[in-house]
Formats: sequence, structure tokens, C-alpha cells
Amino acid sequence: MSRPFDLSLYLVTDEDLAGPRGVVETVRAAIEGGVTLVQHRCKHGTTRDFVATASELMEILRPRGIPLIINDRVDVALAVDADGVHVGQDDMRVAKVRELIGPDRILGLSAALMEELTPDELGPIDYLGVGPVFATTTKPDADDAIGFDHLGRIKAAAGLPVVAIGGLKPEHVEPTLAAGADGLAVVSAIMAAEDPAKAARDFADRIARYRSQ
Ligand code: TZP
Ligand code: MG
Repeated sequence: MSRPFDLSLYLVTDEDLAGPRGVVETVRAAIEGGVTLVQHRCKHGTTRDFVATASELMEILRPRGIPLIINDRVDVALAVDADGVHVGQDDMRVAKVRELIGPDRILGLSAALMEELTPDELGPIDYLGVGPVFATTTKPDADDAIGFDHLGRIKAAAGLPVVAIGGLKPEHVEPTLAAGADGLAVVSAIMAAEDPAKAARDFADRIARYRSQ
């Protein structure tokens, strides 16, 4: 059983979109706005830099009880005692990741197609990242956009917590949650925002409003 986590507003870092403000300061601002989980993704740079930034993020997030998930790199996750790992379809197989990270850490997998929802893939994981819901320029190698109907079908078939990703803006909170997703994963709408705290708050307020209906 993994430690508890809340997928409601799931921020994925991007060092290019953070610009001169940097990833750490952008995350610091975004959590003030209500981010519930952070996935640190390092597209460029050395492993040493990846570990250093992950370690800085841990110092900010752990005291606040916000989990830090490391994209792809089990070694980096273990090095900083992160809360979990997120892998894609081309990364290490989830059974092997689970073996390496142990039962307590959170394990997420990206999926877009029904065929990817096999018992072997679903068994070891704690949640699915599903998308792109909309076309996005943030991940040039992303699959085709799946839309809300397909998102709902994947959620129903998976029987696991699902976080939607891809082109999501605050105005998409209601249809995303209505489709059955447990939360929204966001890159550019927060990382590239002029005011990341305000951008995150906009999502968080809409999520709270939807759930209080
Ligand atoms: N996986 C599927 S789409 C995507 C990832 C990492 C990028 C989403 O970025 P944005 O800026 O929120 O559209
Ligand atoms: Mg990956």
C-alpha cells in the first residue's frame, strides 16, 4: 500500500517553461496556490543537476506533506528519498520499478490506450496519467489527443485513480472531473504563468467549487 496522495492538482515541472525564475521558485509559488502533488521532470542537464533540484524540492515539499514524484528515474527518486516515480510506456517496466522502489512509494504510469491497461501494467501501479486530453506543444512526442469521452472510458476500465494531462487550463476543470478523472496534471498553464501561485489557485478554486456542488 503506497503512502496517501491527492491527484487533484498535479504539477509537472519543466525547466524551459519556468525560464529564469527557475523550477524551484516556480514550484514554491505554485504550492501556495494549492498544488497537491509535484512530479519533477528533467529534460536537459546532468544527473547531478537532476538530483540537486529534486533534493531542493524535497526540502520544500516534505514539510508541507506534498508528495514529490520523480519522472522516469528510479535512481534519482531513491537518492533523494522521493515519494514516488512516474514512468511512461517506453520506460522501465512497472513490475521492475515496484521491485526497486518498494511497496510504500507511489508508482504512476502514463497510458492513452485501452490496450495498455493489462493486469501486468495495472497491478503494480497506484495511479494512471491519461492523455493528452488536448493537443499540446509541451510534449512534442505525445500521442494524439484523446478527449474527455475516452478519458472517461479509461477511468472506468482502469478502476484506479486517474490524473488527466495535456493542454489543460482552468476552464477544463469541470469537464475533466465530470469525465471521472481524480485530478488534473498541468505543465504550461502553471509553469509558464506570469504568476504561478495565481494560476494554481485558479485551478484549485475551481476544483473545490466542483466538488462542493
Ligand atoms: N504527457 C502527456 S501530455 C504532456 C505530458 C507530459 C504535456 C502536458 O503539458 P501541458 O503544458 O499541460 O499541455
Ligand atoms: Mg518517461
